[in-house]
Amino acid sequence: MQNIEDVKNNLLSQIAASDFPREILKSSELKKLYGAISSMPVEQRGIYGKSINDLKIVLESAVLTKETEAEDLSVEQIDITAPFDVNGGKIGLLSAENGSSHPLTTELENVINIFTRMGFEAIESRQIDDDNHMFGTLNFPDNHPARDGYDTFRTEEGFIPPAHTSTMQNRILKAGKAKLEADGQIAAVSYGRVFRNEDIDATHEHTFYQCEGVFVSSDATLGQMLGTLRSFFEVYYGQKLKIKTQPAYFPFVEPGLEFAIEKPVALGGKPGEWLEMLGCGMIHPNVLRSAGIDPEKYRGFAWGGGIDRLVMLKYGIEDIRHFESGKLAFLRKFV
Ligand code: FA5
Repeated sequence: MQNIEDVKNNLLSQIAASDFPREILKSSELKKLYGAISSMPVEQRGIYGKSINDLKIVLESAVLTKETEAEDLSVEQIDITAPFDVNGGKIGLLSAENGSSHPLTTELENVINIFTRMGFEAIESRQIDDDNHMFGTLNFPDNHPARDGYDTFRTEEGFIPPAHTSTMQNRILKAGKAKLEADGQIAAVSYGRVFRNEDIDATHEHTFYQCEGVFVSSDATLGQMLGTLRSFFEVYYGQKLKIKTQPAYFPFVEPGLEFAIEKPVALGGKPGEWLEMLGCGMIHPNVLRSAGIDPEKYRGFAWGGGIDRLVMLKYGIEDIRHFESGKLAFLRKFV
């Protein structure tokens, strides 16, 4: 029992001094104490086992306290109005570090570069919008259950932080109408942050990024769309890919599809393992009409996909929540 007390005091002081307190729970001293139970006379095991359990509880709570303190230090003590070099030390930045782009910013730039080289104009998506752009012009009937699928937040005034970049489609079509009539096509991507009031897990965030494409001409086809998407994914992942589609319902496209790629072996995939990457389809005539474009003369296709999941696959990131966590250990891997 004296031994348990000694181990406790020793480990508590190690926890207090450590930057990675949870590691201390793997200490060999602790393992020896657990191991000792089997060589003990049966009548002593009950009391000994209870002491070990009490010790575990004390250590676990010391680790939690220490971890919480560390989090508090990194969030509470910075003066956000102070220059970067004033805050750097306080949040654990090394003096040589000047900060770097967030991995989602870097990868969003990569994505936009690929599409602009293909001839698409890039337009940033809004972060606050209205019901008409989020739903109305996208052929969602009033009170239609498909609206519920987007788990939208609303402000008290009734504005919406958009749940998808499709909120930009009507503006892109209206602004492009003159160009369509003059040059024969609209080709644009919109990109930005979107918001959904949904349960968070390893693949679902409440705040994430999307990139959306819109193409209109007199003879646009699904085949052109699939070719465009295949080229994008092959350039982004730097290799040949297998693709497939399956039917999906989005009120603003007809037909609507889900587009999947076979997970590349180089990125840990097994043959036959498919990943859904985005939603897409031929733009619904009502969506063209709501922007004043005649669906008898013009046809279009559109797609929209998540940037976060694209980047997770590229780097083998197992949990989407790392992106918004602000954890330096994660961010440093992308410097
Ligand atoms: C849409 O948002 C449609 N606007 C896509 C679209 C555009 C279809 C144009 C047709 C034409 P969906 O809800 O399936 O569809 O989301 C598209 C992608 O966003 C998903 O494939 C996924 O990559 C990403 N996504 C959706 N919800 C989340 C989430 N909670 N966290 C992270 N990524 C998400």
